[in-house]
Amino acid sequence: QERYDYQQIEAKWQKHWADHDMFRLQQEPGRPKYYCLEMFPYPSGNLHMGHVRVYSIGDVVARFKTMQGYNVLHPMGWDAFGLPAENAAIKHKVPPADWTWSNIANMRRQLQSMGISYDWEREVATCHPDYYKWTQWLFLQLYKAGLAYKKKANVNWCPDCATVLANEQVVDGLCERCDATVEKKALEQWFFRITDYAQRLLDDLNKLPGWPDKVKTMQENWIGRSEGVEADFALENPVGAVDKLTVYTTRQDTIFGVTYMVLAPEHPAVESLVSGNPREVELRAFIKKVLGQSEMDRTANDTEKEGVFTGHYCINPLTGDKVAVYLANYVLVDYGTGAVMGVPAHDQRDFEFATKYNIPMKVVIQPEGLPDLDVEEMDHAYEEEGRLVRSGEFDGLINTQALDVIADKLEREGKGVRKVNYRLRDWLISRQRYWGAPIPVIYCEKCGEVAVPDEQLPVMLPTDVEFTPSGESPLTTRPDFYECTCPQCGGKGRRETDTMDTFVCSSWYFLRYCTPKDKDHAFLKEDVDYWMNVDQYIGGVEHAILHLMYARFFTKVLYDLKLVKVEEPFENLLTQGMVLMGGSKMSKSKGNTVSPEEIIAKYGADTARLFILFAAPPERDLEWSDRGVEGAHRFLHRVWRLVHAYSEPIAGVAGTLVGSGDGQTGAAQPVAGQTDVKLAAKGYDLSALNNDDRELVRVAHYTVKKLTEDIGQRFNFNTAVSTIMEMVNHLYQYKDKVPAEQQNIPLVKDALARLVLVLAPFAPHICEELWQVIGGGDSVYKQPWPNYDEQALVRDEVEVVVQINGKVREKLQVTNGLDGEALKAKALETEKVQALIAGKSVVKVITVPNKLVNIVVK
Ligand code: ANZ
Ligand code: ZN
Repeated sequence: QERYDYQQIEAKWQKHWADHDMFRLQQEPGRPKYYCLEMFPYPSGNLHMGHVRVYSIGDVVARFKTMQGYNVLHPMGWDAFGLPAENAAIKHKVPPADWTWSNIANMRRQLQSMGISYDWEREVATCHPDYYKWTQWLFLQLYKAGLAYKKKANVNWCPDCATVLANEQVVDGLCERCDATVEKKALEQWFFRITDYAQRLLDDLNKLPGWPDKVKTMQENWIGRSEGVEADFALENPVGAVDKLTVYTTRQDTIFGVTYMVLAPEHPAVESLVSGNPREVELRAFIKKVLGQSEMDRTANDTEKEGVFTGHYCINPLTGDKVAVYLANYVLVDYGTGAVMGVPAHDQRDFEFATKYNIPMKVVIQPEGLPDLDVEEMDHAYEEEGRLVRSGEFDGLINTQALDVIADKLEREGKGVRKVNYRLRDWLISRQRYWGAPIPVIYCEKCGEVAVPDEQLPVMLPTDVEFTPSGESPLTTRPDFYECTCPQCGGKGRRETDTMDTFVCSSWYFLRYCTPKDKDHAFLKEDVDYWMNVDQYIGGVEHAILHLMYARFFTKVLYDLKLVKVEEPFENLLTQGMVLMGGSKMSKSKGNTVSPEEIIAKYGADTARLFILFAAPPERDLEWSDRGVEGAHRFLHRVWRLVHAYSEPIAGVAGTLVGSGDGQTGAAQPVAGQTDVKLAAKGYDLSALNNDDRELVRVAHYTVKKLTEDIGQRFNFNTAVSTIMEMVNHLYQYKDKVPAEQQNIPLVKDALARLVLVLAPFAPHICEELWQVIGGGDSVYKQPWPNYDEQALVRDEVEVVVQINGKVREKLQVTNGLDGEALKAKALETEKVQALIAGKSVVKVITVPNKLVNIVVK
């Protein structure tokens, strides 16, 4: 018998698939389409187990859908711009492009060694000029639609290196390279106006029933819609043009409880309030200190709330009370109005602040049925519901109802307006970095900001670069890059030297895959209209917020520009869990990784894939286990031996009996859900089969049904694999129990064919090989997914457990559906039960048809 030489087999079929363009996209008329997409990787150098997991999951889906007769788009590419390439350039003195392309070559080879069914003809890399040309073109579409604009924003600045740092390069406030204290510096930067789409991005989450709830919740929180009021507090003594401060509050019900007011130190009114102020020195020192804190630090719950009194007062619009104005670190300038009314009795943050600075508190919400709150005795804010007190005409209202009533009053009196706010900020897309798509804008002294004309795209990134030791972007030091002619007046122009955030590149790659090679368009409408949406998107939950939000935003913009006809890009989303080792995530930094390449060399790709799909449901974390890998490997050996044990007898049986029933192995048709009655039609009258054969047929059809549902409906790959394992066990039982001359070889052949077909999406190479052993002819992926016969699933006999006082004592084979009374009689008359209950009295008999009989005796 032939040995399972997985290395030889895997190499052989990978070559065969490549030579025969097996996974070249088919767009055959009359078939439904299926777009299966896994998030493309960053070409860091080597595949890790997380990649193996996500791409194995995608491949099962793609191969399954192919066999079900869909036109399947299953592409792969590279999210290839980004900072690590620059770091490698500085560290190893290799140009970022060289580093990136050689990583891509290596990772492509590794993916190919996994046998994933990609159409490599459609490969894209975001760092290729043929790709980023269109990223630039899309930038210009947004620019022309008024959705890209420039404004000043803070960046991390290292004064010693004289360079901008990415957030990842700031370690504990210090420059990763030289340990200097990182400062903030305001630079002109490019933004996309994603906030214009905040409401639609929120509303349309409802159109995504195929997304995990947790991801939708994360997006919802990120958008952070809130409804409140902007209320005006007049300044007691106006300074210059500043005569009032406007707060944003979602809790206007507490407005009678306001005892102070806080401004963000960056608030535009602050300069007027501070300059010439007797406390100017103290105030300026405070402002400087806060500006040095990061937004994260300022808003973290455990950060000390710090502030300083400005000496100014303003007037509460509803009470007329005088309210002291403070500056404080916990108020952010770019949320709401950058000014907050402080209600210490009902907001914990304000409570802490007021306690620290001895600011009075005033209770305005009284919990129902409890003793009155007393500010002297409170040790935290009362943030629950209650009735309003000390709130004038509103006393007695439930506070949640007062929200509307008080908003009405403020609006009526012209002291406030209702306002919806979003936490979502505009998307800062410019990076002061080299390895990214150059922003296609030219600055001209005469014409100002000028878009690069389409025919001048792409704005090429020079590749013969050298990084200065300070890490400054080569673009800023390359006159041959930035010196140019103004496209409008022909005068002297200067190119933008910022490049785009890599999230821009990945916000539209799923569209490029539809038309990957077109030189004249980002994508062709007819192709995108055919393939979009992505039917199944698979990737890590770490992208739940940014990437998915940006891709949704881009799709909506392109929809509005009438470039695509879908408003949402991803119909269904699967977020796979992490691969763990000893309970924590496998990662280089923890040194607990297992190399996919080594596993594949040692056990083969089929084993690696099978293990990873079997070890846990896809959304769950998966614990790596060497024993599990060995188990998967042994199982494939077992399948191998089983099929080979029958290779001679089945060779004499015509056809495979599967699907069409007459051995025809032609193209698949969309047949999901139909049942296969050909078996009976061929003359295998189910009722004429003996019990062993009947059970063999049942298991074979049951396995197909279970697999069809597990893969197609709920991605239960782990239970799918265990069902296949049970089928293999059953086939072994049949082989060992039924005397060879009595075995029904046509049925065995049919069962083996079904086995190989349903295992094929998981372990593709071995199944191709075994398909040939069975005599299937053409590639296993040219076969239709097998059907099943509902009638074959019905069991003639079922096993019923007999318990005595709750202990299992006997198992009975009984006719399927036998009723309780008959079941009871049958159980009581067996010899074993008779012996066990002899001399005792039967108190009660409980029966569950098809399952159990419990006899209670005394
Ligand atoms: C008074 C008040 C009383 C508030 C109370 C809360 C509880 P969301 O729901 O997230 O929109 N706030 C407003 N602008 C802020 C800023 N720039 N920086 C920090 N905090 C700010 O939160 C709105 C609430 O957050 C507002 O309602 C305001 O505090 C605060 F018992 O106003 B509230
Ligand atoms: Zn000009």
